[in-house]
Amino acid sequence: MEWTAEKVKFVSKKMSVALRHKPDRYGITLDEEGWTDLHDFIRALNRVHHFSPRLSEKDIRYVSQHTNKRRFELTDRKIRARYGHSVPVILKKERKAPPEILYHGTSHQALKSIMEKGLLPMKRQYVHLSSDQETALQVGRRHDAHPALLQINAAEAEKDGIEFFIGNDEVWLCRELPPEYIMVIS
Ligand code: HQG
Repeated sequence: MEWTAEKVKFVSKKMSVALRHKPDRYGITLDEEGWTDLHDFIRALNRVHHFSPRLSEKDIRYVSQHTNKRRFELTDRKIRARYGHSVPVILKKERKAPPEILYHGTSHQALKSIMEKGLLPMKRQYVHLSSDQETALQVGRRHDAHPALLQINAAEAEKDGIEFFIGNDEVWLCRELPPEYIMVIS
């Protein structure tokens, strides 16, 4: 397969849908930690999307290594998404003390509700926070062309008993985050 950034993104998106949100649509089953058989998974992707030429194991490993974030985890025979699930899987997340400050990008429309109820996981299992402003703004642009940027007082929240987990290098996760730890910076 000749890879371009667009092609990597396209395949990565389909992989995310299958491994985080709609395994049923692909006819695959995830175990309780989100793993599925790699070869069944590749067959399912090819069956649903009619990739031509067919995606091979090498292609899937290539995409997993070349997406802009470390979204997928592979072993010899299995694959799973590292974070972002809407289907119930129990990921044994590594709990870790977060950096002093984290960020979250969102739509201006959501601000009122967020400042009332705090950040909630909505359709996912966790609230996703970013370690830097640029990543947060990128996440926010998925919801709003000119996103709002929130600063999260993560160290303070952790001190008060909120648990933080690592999603990947830039993504931090928590179950929910009350408004007192959130400040709107733009
Ligand atoms: C908002 C992508 C109203 C929240 C990204 C967000 C990320 C509220 C939206 C990862 C709310 C949910 C996750 C409340 C939260 N009232 N709105 N109380 N609490 N919200 O897509 O964080 O590229 O489920 O602000 O990069 O945008 O796919 O979450 O706008 O890391 O690997 O509800 O998904 O990763 O939207 O993105 P999402 P998100 P990948």
